[in-house]
Amino acid sequence: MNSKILIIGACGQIGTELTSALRKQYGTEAVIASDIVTGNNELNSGPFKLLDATNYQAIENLIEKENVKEVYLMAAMLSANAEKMPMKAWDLNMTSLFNVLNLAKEKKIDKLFWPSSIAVFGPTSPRENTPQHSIMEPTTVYGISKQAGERWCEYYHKNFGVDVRSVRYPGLISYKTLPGGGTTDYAIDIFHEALKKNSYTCFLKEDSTLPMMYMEDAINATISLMEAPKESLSIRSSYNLAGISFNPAQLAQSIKTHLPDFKIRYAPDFRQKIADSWPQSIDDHVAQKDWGWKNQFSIEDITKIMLENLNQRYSLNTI
Ligand code: AKB
Repeated sequence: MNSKILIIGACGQIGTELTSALRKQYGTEAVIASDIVTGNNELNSGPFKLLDATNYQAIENLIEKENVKEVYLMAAMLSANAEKMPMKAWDLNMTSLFNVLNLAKEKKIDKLFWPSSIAVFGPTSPRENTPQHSIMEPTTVYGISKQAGERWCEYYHKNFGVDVRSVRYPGLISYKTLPGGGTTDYAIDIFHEALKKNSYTCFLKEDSTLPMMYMEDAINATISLMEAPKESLSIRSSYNLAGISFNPAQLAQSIKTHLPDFKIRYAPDFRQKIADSWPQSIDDHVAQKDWGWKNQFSIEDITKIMLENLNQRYSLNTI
């Protein structure tokens, strides 16, 4: 049997689009999507399994039965939700990572992708052009779990030869799936509300600049990193990815070029504190040098794509 790829947490924002991209690249039958909840239509167009990311035995049984050699672990609790359920977030984020790291250590899988985040940085990190190597004192549960996760990835690589690869995603913007409880979710919510009500109440302040990225760029980064030759990778914790940086006022301005009457008001909530602890922009020259990473989509591109596609989905009633 040819070896297969497994995506754990495939129903989430990244997992759904990653599954489609990997199936396009390697063939539908070669990519198994899995999640603790039932898959949507897109995921069910190929192999789909119910799987709990915290259940080592269940993952081991599946990878042995299906001859899985590559795993993308996308199950995680994001920043805003994790502040509400700290122990649950810690347990999910760490147990799922140890499960796949240990399967790789036992040589049951050959290669592993695990997502980190800009949340690994904190208020004492430089906020502009945050370097690859920097002070990291995250102040959120999610950030602490990602930072600890990065240390463990590097440890398993150095001590057990595990081929684990990772990027620090910025806020990700997409129209196919809704975001799942993060601080950067406003940058998706705003498009939905713009089309539904022509106005939006933002939970971050107007000048809260954060690094963001269009989903297609994030998927390209993920797959290029996984396809890069081992020898070219100098980072086994997680690579910085810059994307583009903007704040809610700038995004609202970009939306106004398409919807001139669009109105935004600001009502910051507990997520403001999280955003204030994160970098405003990221230096990703190490990723550029090691595996040729380059961001493609600008704020203008993203605005146009989001409005056009969401408009179509609302008119076809597919949301
Ligand atoms: C979040 O807001 O929690 C995520 C992230 C930046 O990792 N989108």
